[in-house]
Amino acid sequence: MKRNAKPNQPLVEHIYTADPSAHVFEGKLFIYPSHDLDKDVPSNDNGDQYVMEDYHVLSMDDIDSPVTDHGQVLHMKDVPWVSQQMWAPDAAYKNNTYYFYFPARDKDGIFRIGVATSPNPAGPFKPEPNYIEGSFSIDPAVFIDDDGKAYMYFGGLWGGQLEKWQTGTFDPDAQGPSGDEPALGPRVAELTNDMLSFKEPPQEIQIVDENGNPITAGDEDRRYFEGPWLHKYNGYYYLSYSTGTTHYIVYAISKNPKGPFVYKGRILEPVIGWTTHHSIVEFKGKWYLFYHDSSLSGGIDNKRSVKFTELKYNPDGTIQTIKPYG
Ligand code: FUB
Repeated sequence: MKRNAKPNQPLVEHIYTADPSAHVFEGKLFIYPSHDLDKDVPSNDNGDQYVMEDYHVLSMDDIDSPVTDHGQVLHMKDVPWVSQQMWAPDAAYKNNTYYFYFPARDKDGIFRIGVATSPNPAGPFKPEPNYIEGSFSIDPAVFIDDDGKAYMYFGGLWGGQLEKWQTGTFDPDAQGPSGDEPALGPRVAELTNDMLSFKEPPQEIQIVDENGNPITAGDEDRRYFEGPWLHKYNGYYYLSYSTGTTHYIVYAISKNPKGPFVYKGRILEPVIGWTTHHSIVEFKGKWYLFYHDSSLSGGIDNKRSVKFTELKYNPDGTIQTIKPYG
């Protein structure tokens, strides 16, 4: 028998899951995670240990209901352009269709972002034959604004290859900026109405401090690393992300979906395991942070488990920092 979901416990234990993108569809919570394989692969800075090949979808009728695993909804072998590493996905609903966005390496080893569709939020998803033209790097997060415009946020350093796109084309030897230079920002592109293409070339998002100065590459407690998420609260756009090397989930806010975003603070202190990745969703009048850690596997970087906890705002709109282990 399936057990009920509980805060700060793995949502499921029969498979390893990571990088949760949570959404409310059809009145239920749907979680679109990566599927970590139960394989022992040595860790390196390129993320070669994250050898994922397929995706499952999870859902919950309520925040304390049993969790349903809808099984495999997309496999690498069904996507003609993919060679390996199906990393952090996201999903969106528009045009009576569910869109599933996923990064993976193409046949040249370059990360691109693909899209697959389904009439059902639980999939299975049918992939488009090629990746989204003009896409690169990893960790797509799709946000649909109140006016119906859809934006994709994406990008990740190191194994996510964002450093290699600074000139607009892929340079395998490119390095990131030095410590006192502005950090690389995530990218944003508005999507076309059919949700299958970029309407415009992706642009870099600026993240600045309270004085309007760009966060620098050496400011590893605050600079963007990977895993963007965008949500709206009280008329402000909240861009949250992982700081990678310092293992925080932090956020910055703006009045404009494309920024610039002003850094505000920490959402989640470091979890067990190297990566930290999250999403934020409102469900039945409360806000939740979905995140992952490697506690179930005893700390193995590439064997992670998705969890959730309640997220609380202060009256001034700032977010209360969460300590994952109390
Ligand atoms: O799961 C593979 C990669 O690890 C994701 O794309 C990153 O965000 C990090 O969680």
